[in-house]
Amino acid sequence: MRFNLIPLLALLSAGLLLQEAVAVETSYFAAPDLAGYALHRENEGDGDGDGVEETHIRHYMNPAGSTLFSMTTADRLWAWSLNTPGADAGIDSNYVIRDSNCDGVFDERYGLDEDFHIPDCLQQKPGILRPPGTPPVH
Ligand SMILES: [Ca+2]
Ligand SMILES: [Ca+2]
Repeated sequence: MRFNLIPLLALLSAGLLLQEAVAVETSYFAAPDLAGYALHRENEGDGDGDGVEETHIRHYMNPAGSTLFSMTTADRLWAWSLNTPGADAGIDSNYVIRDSNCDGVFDERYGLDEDFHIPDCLQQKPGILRPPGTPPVH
């Protein structure tokens, strides 16, 4: 699973959403059911490539070996990733879902080999000093 800033961000910023150009589905996706999963470990990650680890990642596992990751920035959970063992499982059990606009609805789904990145609404703007607790800059 790669976790990178991609040119899609620039396209979105320009108001040019070329859905055919990227392998992402847009719809409403439900957060995965955590029943049977246990928290395995937690770490910090860099979701926008600026070298600052702004994203808290929780790793969950179930007895069958499936893994779930949640990604949280500034107290907002913006992505889930599910990885199910078995090569033929398909995207319904191997995916990343992302809340692209911080409205609490997961509206994009990616395959595990696709690039995805922290939503614009949670980007930390470099060079701006913000006190703790300040809402993310839009
Ligand atoms: Ca970062
Ligand atoms: Ca959304």
